[in-house]
This record gives sequence, structure tokens and C-alpha cells, in this order.
Amino acid sequence: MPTQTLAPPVPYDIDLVRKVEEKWRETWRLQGTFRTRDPSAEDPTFYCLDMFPYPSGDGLHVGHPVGYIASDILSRYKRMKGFNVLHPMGWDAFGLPAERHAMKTGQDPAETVRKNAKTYRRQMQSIGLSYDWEREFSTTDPSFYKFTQSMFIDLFEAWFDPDAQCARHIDTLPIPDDVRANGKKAVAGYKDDHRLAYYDEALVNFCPDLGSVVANEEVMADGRTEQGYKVVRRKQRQVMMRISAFAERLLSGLEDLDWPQSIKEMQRNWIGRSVGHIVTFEADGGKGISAFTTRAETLPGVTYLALAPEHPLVETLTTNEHRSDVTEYVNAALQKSELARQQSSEKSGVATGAVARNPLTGDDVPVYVADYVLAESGTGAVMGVPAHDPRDFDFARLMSLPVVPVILPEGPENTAVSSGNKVWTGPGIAAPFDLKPYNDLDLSGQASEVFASTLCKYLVEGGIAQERVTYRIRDWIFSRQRYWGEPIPLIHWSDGTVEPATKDSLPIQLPALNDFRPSPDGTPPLSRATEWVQVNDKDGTRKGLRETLTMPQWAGSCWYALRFMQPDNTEEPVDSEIETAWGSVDMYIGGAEHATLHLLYARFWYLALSDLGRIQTREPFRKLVNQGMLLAPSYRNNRGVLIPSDEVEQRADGQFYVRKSSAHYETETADKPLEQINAKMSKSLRNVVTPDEVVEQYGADAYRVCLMFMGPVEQTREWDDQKVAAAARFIRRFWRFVTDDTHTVRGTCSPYEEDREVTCLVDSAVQQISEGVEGLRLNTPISDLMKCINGIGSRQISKNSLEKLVLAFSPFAPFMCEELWQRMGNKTSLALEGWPEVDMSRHHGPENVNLVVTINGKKLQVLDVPADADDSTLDSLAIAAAKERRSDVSAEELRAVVVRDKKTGLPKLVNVIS
Ligand code: ANZ
Repeated sequence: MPTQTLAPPVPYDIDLVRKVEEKWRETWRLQGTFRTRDPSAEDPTFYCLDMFPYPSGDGLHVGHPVGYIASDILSRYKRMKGFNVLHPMGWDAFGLPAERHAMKTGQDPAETVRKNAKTYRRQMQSIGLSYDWEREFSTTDPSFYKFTQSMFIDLFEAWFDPDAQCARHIDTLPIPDDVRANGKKAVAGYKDDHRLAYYDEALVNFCPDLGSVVANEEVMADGRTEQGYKVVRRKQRQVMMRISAFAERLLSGLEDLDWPQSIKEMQRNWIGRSVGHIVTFEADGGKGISAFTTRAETLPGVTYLALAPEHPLVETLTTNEHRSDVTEYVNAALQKSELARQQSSEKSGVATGAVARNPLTGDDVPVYVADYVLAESGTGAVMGVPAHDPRDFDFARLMSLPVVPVILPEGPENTAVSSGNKVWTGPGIAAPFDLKPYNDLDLSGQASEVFASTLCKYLVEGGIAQERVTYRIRDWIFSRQRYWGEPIPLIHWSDGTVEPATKDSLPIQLPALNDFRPSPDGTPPLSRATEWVQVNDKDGTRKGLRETLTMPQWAGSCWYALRFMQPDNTEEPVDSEIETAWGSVDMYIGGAEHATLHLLYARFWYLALSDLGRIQTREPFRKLVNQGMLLAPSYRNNRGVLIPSDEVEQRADGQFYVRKSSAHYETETADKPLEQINAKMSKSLRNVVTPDEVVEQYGADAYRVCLMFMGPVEQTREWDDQKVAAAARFIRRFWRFVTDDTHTVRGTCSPYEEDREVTCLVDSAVQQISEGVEGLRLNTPISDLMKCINGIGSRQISKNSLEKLVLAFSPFAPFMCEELWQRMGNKTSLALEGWPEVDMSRHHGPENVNLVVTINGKKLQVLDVPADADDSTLDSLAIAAAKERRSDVSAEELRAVVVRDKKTGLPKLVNVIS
């Protein structure tokens, strides 16, 4: 007989993968599979949001979608679980990069954003992210920023009521009689001083290279911006947001949020609540210097006062003799950033020549200017206690100032502390002093806590100190001297008043400009739009000038989550019923770098606007998850410098070396092998891999599965092409498991023919996948599934079980699973199918149990019955047995009562009654 050559089975090869993926991308689009309908009040809803990106010109690299894929899997799962899921995407597109690009190329930033967003959208669609693209918008769309501006006006027309601890309309602000007596202008000024959005001569971080101010939060520890531009401090008129008034609520609100502890801790530190006292020292000429201290009981040990270089009293207190030194010092200090000053270990300062009186001891202490004192913390003045504060100790050493201990340790350090040679921050006993309260209150030798509370009480009762809670958080500098931001909707009228634009005039659109550069003195580019700047009052009586400052990049992201709920509402940001139905974001996924910026600003925005009744939601993001970074292989020389991948060669010894052509080539180290490490994927290291390349070579499903299989979402992961290849193999294996050689879904058996073990394997895989997705542990479901299909092998499987597996794998590999689902004869997308429900309890316990049959209470027989047999089956089994044994009774006369085990529910006994 001629041997027949069998054609090798055709795998789910890349050609087929591409066809399938293209088909479903198109089908989902045409059918609007992921369109989200507005929720009704009874709908179970799930709002799953990714931190929307700034669409950069480079497009996405393979690391960016870690969070996007995770949130997509969760969204797909929740949809199948019956939730109405809101899973949108948009663009956070105001800000520097688009503006810089515009300066370089002359291209309108709006055009750059459109182009880049298109790339992002294409890339996101190619990997099957199930966003409702009908809801897409950019913060730069006038139809969006119309409402950013309208919300700004709401904040401008509000004040913070400290008694009620909430924002209220400015018309409710009580005006003191003396202000009212001074006329309309005084009242207007008083209101301006209380607005949530207000003008101030603020000490700002000015970045000369950018010609603009940057927020405190944007200045790095080295006193530069994230992009490396130098920052100097200077005073400038700015629009501010009174976020500091909300400090206590921003702090207490953290308790109810399901956020990573580390992010909550960063917000707590940033808010910086501190409980202490204000102590006022009288200086020559009667000026009072108030210092905030957390240790008022150390007042007897104050040996100097130090003012921040920016402190308003520096000028007045400095004596002529010291003036030039002080001026020089202050000017130098202003060039340093707050963070650099705080973190510097080197203390510096200069004497003002002034002295001030310690209100407890009556002693004179010298007054210094020192840059370790921060203008915006406490009162901007420190009472120096060198014996108990390490910073003060260093300063006293530098200036040869006395060190006077107030608390003495009881241990071996006692001598060093007593003699002023060591700083002591721990507990101990009160040092002896020849002071009136000391003697009256009997303080010497007291344990430090008793001493502190007794002395502080005395200080407060005697009017020497006032209790005070301070917060480190500063008001938010809300204006930028830039072009590419939302115009601030305020008008400066010729009569000197400032008013918001009327809401019906919104949006105030950015005027077209050819030159986007700010001038070096910080004059905003918008002031060059001379026609745009000028406005006339409705009745033509007044002329005015538009504010030319723009909002910071962070404005739109404060409230974009609300806009996704109803992006086409032209009347209001979002309808309140729709907003209430969706509520806070249930799952927010994004990078940890926004802890004290976006995540704090958005919380403030929601608190203020919900106080004012403009929105319904108090907290924007109920649960937050930070995705881990993706690292890629790179190379480092022995000086720790990272070398771009394309400047590296592998030599015969298998090691990697710098190429001769590289800018990093150094003759003395040229023959030293480079160390192979994993570093952040970045353009400069040229170790970037794009999703486009991976999808082209392996398919989107393989890419998704690979990225998720690398580890838990929060964890740092390492990119490796081999891992995608392995994921692609698993995708093929799954396809092959479901289909035969002709890609037809394999024949299935009836549920009765399926091996009980197969049913159990399938059900437990589904169960484990559900648990993995719910807990966002997206690596384990993939291995659960692998184990399951390996366990089943070539055994028969029922249609029901096969469907369960395809459904459960679909959030991970949606393209392949849709195709299989269709090939199984289904007409509609599996994305809208119910999640397979499994009842694991039926797999627990024995397959058969012993059933005792009694007749009128007397034991008749023991039967071996299936554990999952229902009552009517048991009835008939028992009655049949009874009839067989007792021919004297007829079946009609018999009744049976089933008794089950109370705990397990398993059948135990059937009593037949005749
Ligand atoms: C005297 C003293 C004695 C202090 C002592 C501490 C220990 P937190 O908790 O961070 O708020 N301080 C006050 N204003 C400051 C400013 N503008 N710049 C720098 N430091 C300032 O810190 C409050 C403490 O930091 C205050 O308590 C003050 O030093 C210092 F044994 O006063 B203390």
C-alpha cells in the first residue's frame, strides 16, 4: 500500500493571527462593541480609568501599556460580570513638550497634538484595548476647556469658611464692619484676599530657560526641573489656588481611600501637619518676631533667632553695619530652590545686628538670617535651640553661639549634653535653671513629658505662646507664562477691578500666534495677541484687558474623569444624575510619580467644587494602583555611565564593549567589558521596543499575555523578546487545544461523558482566573490556564467546558478568543457574554456516598449513591429498594423522607413510610 503523507497540522501562525486580529479590530469598531451606555440608577457600575497620557511624538513603547492592558483585562471581566463599565481614554495635551515642538518647527501645537493622538489611538486599538472611543477628548479641545475655565470661575467666586471647613460662594463672606466702613473698594479688596483662586505676589520658582514659573512640586531635589532646567526663586504676581485651606480635609480624606500606603504617606508628608506653638520675641524698636515651634518647652534654651532670607523683617531689622553682608547673603540664597536649601547639609547664615528678647527668660538673643529657614514654613522664623535641634546645633557651631541644654539624658550621654557638646533629641529630665517659673512650678528634675506639658501650659496661660497647628502645604501656583495652556478667564478692567469673564462667553479660546516664546522677563506670549487681549464691556462703558497668564498643565486632569461620563454635554461638565450613577473612579491605574501633583490637585478640585454644589463627587479616585516600570537590557561602563545599545558590540569573548565610533569611547577603558544591566526603557539609551514591532511579529494577544505573565501589575518587569515568543507559543497551544488540524473547533462530548476530573479542572481554572482578575494579580491566571489545558490533555471535553475556557481567557487574549467563540457557532461578541459561573462545591467531597434506607424507621439496606443525587432521585431509589425487599407493600402507599448531613448537605438516610 502506498504510504499516505499526512500534511502537518497548520498552526495558528502569524499570518492567521494577523488576519484574525485585523478582523476583530474592525468588527469591534463597526459594531461599537465597547460603546458604554449611560447608567441608570439601578445599574451596577464600574469605572475603570487609566491616567490619560500626554501624547508624545514618539508614540508608545512596550512598557507604557502595562497599566492599560491590566485595566483592560479588568474592564472586560467586569463587563462580562454584568457591570456597566466605563473605560475611556483621552489626552492630557496642554504643556511644555507640544509648545517646545511648536517653537522648533513653527507647527501649531493643536496640530501636533492631533497628529500624536492619532498615533496613540492607533497603537491602543492595535493591542485591543476596549475603550469606548466615542468618549475620547483632549484637554486642549475648546469644548473641554470651556468647562475647565467655568470651574475656575467657580473657584474664583468662592472663599473657604474655616468654621464650616468648606468652600462657599464669595457672597456669603462676612465683611467686617471696619472694612465695610472704608467703602466699596475696600470690600472688593477684602473679597479678593479671600477667594479660592486669587492673585498674589508669590515667591515663585522661575525657570529662566523656560521663561516661566514652575510649581514647587515640579522642582527636583537638585534645584532643577525634571528636564534639568535651573530654577531660581523670585517674587512675581501669580494666580494662586488656596489648596492649603483644605489641608485638614485632604489629610483626613486619605483614610477612606484604597490607595497604596506609600502614596498616602507621600501626601501626608506633603501636607505636613504639625502641632506646636507660636512664640513671639520682641526685637529692638518693638517689632515682634513670631516663631513656630513644635517644642515650646525648649524656650529656656533659645540662644538665637533665625529668619528666612525672604522674611519681611530682614530689611527693617538689619542694622546699617550689617546691611551689605545681609543683602549679599539674601541675594545668593534666593537663587537656591527650597528643596536644595532644605537638603543641604552645610549650614550658612549672617548676623543682622539686631537682638530680640526671650519672652520667658528676658535674655537678649541675636537675630540671624539663615537659608535653612524656609520662608513658607511656619512663620518663616526659627527660635534656635542648638541643644535639641540638630540643624540649630550645626548653625550654633558655625556661628560660635552658646548651646544651652533644657533636657538632660539620664544615660552615658549626660555629660556631653550637659556641657553643650552634643545635641539631644530624646527624652530625659529637665535641667536646673534659675528662672521664676522653674522655681514656682518645681520643674527641675522632672521627666521630660511632664516638664513639657507643665511648661507649655504655663506659657499658654501666661500669653507667652499660642497653640497652633501648621501645615507644610503651600497654595498652588496656578498660572504659567506660557502659550499652550487654558487662558485664565479673568478680565482686568480699566477701573482697576478684576472680574471673571461671563460664563456665556466661554470658552475663551487661545488666539493663533506665530511666536510662542515667552520673553526672558517672563511676559506671557499671550500679551502679544494684541487684539485678543482687548475686550469691551457689554454696554461699551468699560475697556478691559484679558489675563494673559495661562493655567498649568495640571488643570485639565483635575476633572477629566468627570467629563468622560458625558463628553458631549455642551451645557455643563456632566449631568449630575449621570455623575451620581458613576460616582468615583473604582479603579485608577497609573504611575506613582503623580503622588503630590495630579493626585493632590484633583482631590482639592473635587472637594472645592462639591462644596459649591457644582459636582456631586467628593473624591475622584476610590482605588489607586501604580503600575511597575518596564526595564530593558542596557549597558554600563565602569564609571556607571549608561551606554546606548547601538554603541555596543559583542566581541569574540562573548562580552560587550563600547564601539570605537561611540561618543562614550574612552581609550583607557576601551578594553574593559561593559556590565549588562536592566535600565528604564528610554529613547536616549536606544533600548526602546514599540508595540507596533511586537504586534507585527507575534500578534497583539501574545504581547498582552507576555506583559501580564511577567509579574504582578505593580512590579518592575524586564523586557525580553524571548518572553513574547514564549507567550506566542502558548497562544498557539490554546488555539490547537480548541481546534483540530483544519482550525475547526474540536468535537465535544456530552456533559455526562466528560470525565469528572476534566470538569473539575475547567471549573477550578475559571475560579482561579476570576480570583486573579479581581485581585489584579494578572500573571497567575495565565499559569492556571496552562496547568488546566495540560491537565486535560487529549481527553474528551464538553462544549460547555470548552466555552468556559474560551470565555475565561478572553480578557487576556481577546482577539483569538473572539475568533474561537465565533467558530463555536456564536453570533455575538463574547465581550458581551456572561462570565462563566462555576460552583466549586460540587467538586468537593466524595463522588459516591452510602445511603441508609429504612422502612418505618427500621434499617433495610445500605445503598451506594452519587453524592450529587437530588431528593427525587433518592426517593425513587429508596422506594424501589423498599418494594424489592417488601413485596407486601404497594408503591402507591409509600412515601419517602430524605435526611441529609447538616454540614455537608450530602444524602445520609431515606426513611420509607408505608
Ligand atoms: C525650636 C525647636 C527645638 C524645634 C527643638 C525643634 C526641636 P515641623 O515638625 O517640620 O513642622 N522650624 C519652624 N519654622 C521653620 C522654618 N520656617 N524653616 C525651617 N525650620 C523651621 O518642624 C517644626 C520645627 O522646625 C520647629 O520647632 C522649628 O524648630 C523648625 F528641640 O523650634 B523647632
